[in-house]
This record gives sequence, C-alpha cells and structure tokens, in this order.
Amino acid sequence: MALEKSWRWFGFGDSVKLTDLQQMGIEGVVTALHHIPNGEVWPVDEILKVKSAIEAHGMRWTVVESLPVSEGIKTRNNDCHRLIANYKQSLQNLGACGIDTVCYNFMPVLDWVRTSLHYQLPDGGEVMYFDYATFAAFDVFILKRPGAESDYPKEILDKAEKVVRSMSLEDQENLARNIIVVSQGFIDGVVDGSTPDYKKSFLKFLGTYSQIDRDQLRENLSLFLQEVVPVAEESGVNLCIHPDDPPFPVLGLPRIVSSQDDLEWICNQVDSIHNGITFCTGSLSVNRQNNLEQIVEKLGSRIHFTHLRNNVFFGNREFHEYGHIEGDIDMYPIVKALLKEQIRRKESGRKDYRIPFRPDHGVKMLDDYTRSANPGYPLIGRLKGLAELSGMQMAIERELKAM
Ligand code: DNO
Repeated sequence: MALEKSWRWFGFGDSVKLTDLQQMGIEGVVTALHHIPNGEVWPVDEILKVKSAIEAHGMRWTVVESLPVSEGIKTRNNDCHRLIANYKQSLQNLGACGIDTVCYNFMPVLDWVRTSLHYQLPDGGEVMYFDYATFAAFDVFILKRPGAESDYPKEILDKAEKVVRSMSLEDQENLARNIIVVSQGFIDGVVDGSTPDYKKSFLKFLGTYSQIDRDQLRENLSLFLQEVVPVAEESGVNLCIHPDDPPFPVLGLPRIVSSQDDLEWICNQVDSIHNGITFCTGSLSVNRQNNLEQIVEKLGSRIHFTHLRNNVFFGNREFHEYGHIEGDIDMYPIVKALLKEQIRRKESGRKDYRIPFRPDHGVKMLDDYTRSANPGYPLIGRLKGLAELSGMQMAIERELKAM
C-alpha cells in the first residue's frame, strides 16, 4: 500500500480547487482553518464546513496543517493557560468531527526562513534559497538586531557585509519583507505586513525570548505536551510536530526540533503514540548530521505525516530547494523505509498504518507563472513531484512484494 497521497490546500480561496485535486488523484487533503485567528478555538461548525466540502469531492481531510501554537504558549506568558485551554478545545472539536492528525510546530517567532523566494534555475524554473551570509546581512545590517554580530563567525560576517553593500535599499527592504511578512503571511505570522514599522514590531517579538534559552523552550514544550497529549489521546487525534526549518538557531532564538536526538527527546516527554512527529525531509536534511533513513527506522511508529522535499546543498548552511526526486537527498531509501514502516504497522494490527505524504514545496514552472500561489506552493511543480514520488512508490512496493 502506497503512502496516502495528500496535498496542501489553502482553503476555498486557493487557486487550486477541490475538483482539481480530485482529478489529480488526491486521497487526503491537508488544510487548516486559516480564517480563525491564532489562539482562538476552532468551532465545530467551521470544521464541518471544510470537512464536508472535501468529502463531497471524494477525499478526506487527512491532516490539519497547522493548528498553530501561539507565541504565548511557546514563551509561557500570562495568557498561556487560556491559550492552552483553547488548543485543547480545538483538538476535542477536531476529534469529534473525525479529523485524526494535527501538525504543529514549536519554532519561536518565525515558522520557516528563506533568503530568496524566487531563485532562478538555469532552465527558467524558480525555487527558494537559503544563504547564511545573506541571512546574516539581514540580521546584522538590515534588521540591526542588538548583539547579532556575536552569533556569526567572522567569515560569515565579512561575507554578509559584502552582500549588504551589493544590495540597493529596495533589495534590502524586499529581503526583510520576505523573511518577516511574505513567507509568514499565509500561515498567520506574528507581524502584520501593513504595520508601518514592521521591523520594529518584529524586533519586539524577538525580545519576548530574551529570557528563554534552549532548556527553557524545551521545558515549555514539555509542559505543553503534558497538557495537550492526554486530550489528543481522548479525542482520537495524533499530534505531529514539524521540525525546525532550517534546523539551526536563527536570530538568537533557540531551536529544539532539529535533530534525531531532539525528536527522541520530544517523543519521550509523553510516552504516547499520540505524541508524534511530522517527518519533513527538506527541513531535517539541512542538518547534515541527520540520517533520515535512521530516523524513520528509529521513530517510525510516531511518524503521522510526512513532507517529501529535496534540496541542493552548497557550503555550510546554504541550500536551495529542488525537484522532489532530484537534488542531494536520495529519496529512494527514505521512501522505502516509510513503506516498510507501513507494513510493520499493518502487521502489528495498527489501524492507522497509512502515513499521509505530501509533495512539499516545488519548482515553479510552466503554467505556474500564470497562477497565484503561496511561496513554495506552485501547482505544476508540486504535481510533477507527486507523480514522480507516486511512481517511485509503485516500484518499491513491487520490489518489497517480490522479496
Ligand atoms: C512551510 C511549511 C510550514 C509548516 C509548519 C507546520 O511551507 O512547511 O509552514 O506548515 O511549520 O506547523
């Protein structure tokens, strides 16, 4: 049995419609109630509207991506108890509606970061790029975060200075806006793009972590899990944490979901199958110490959702995204390990043996240039990845059967 063919859909306003997904052979829709403000309860009637629309098109709402964890929970501020109570209520409502998988992340302030949203490939395709020196240029010279220089090695600071000198003021503004607003906007980022001094408000958000180091953030995640996992369990919902993207500290903020050790630590905080992970190849692979196949082998039973994406790596902490089965990540052994995990689950009698996967991000190509899409989510590039990854699975399944 192949992984459950899923697709991230941004709701009724998405330029890709549910009828399109049906035609593309999608089984599971990955979506969220994007119109509900972060921290508020997701009401049953709103959940049901989306669920019944998906089901009317012959698919199921396979994963919630994401039920956002508010900053107040990550920092454990005064509002945290209300926010956690709301989170629990949303989980109960989702469970009552039969939605069984909820993805979330615990990245402070920024959900994910790239320094270019429009990197041109030689063949005219477009992908997203992360360059550490450009990021340092943003942090040190454009955002001017106090103390930022001490977070970078001299060699990167020298490069960053050259980068910023080569940029016009407009380029600098675009870089800041892409990092703080554009890439976060569609997932309910912390800073509203219409705020005139958005860089200042962003710095203020960073300041809320001044007393929170790695150990404190771990403690806050652990407390959150101890509260919400029992509710997820009662509600029949599997929680799955998304890894840090990229998996190293940025902007002086702690990162705690970057390695196999981190994932094991999280799984051990509450020993329940409902306390699981989103296995994202694109994010985890950027930490070159991570062995992705080994993560599947070790933590497979806790993987409730998978994002398959590929990267091309340059020096340390520099990469761009790429076609799903091209690039530097060898997808074959990883997909094989995931398919074997499904077999293991089925044999052990687990009903939830199918793991939903979605082609994550994609190369912008062909008709993608005529459509609107959120950064990283072009239709054609993702559809190509879906087809390639589906073919790969079909071949591996035959191979496994013949063994
Ligand atoms: C970006 C996505 C992330 C992801 C969240 C999960 O394209 O991979 O925004 O959805 O981190 O909570």
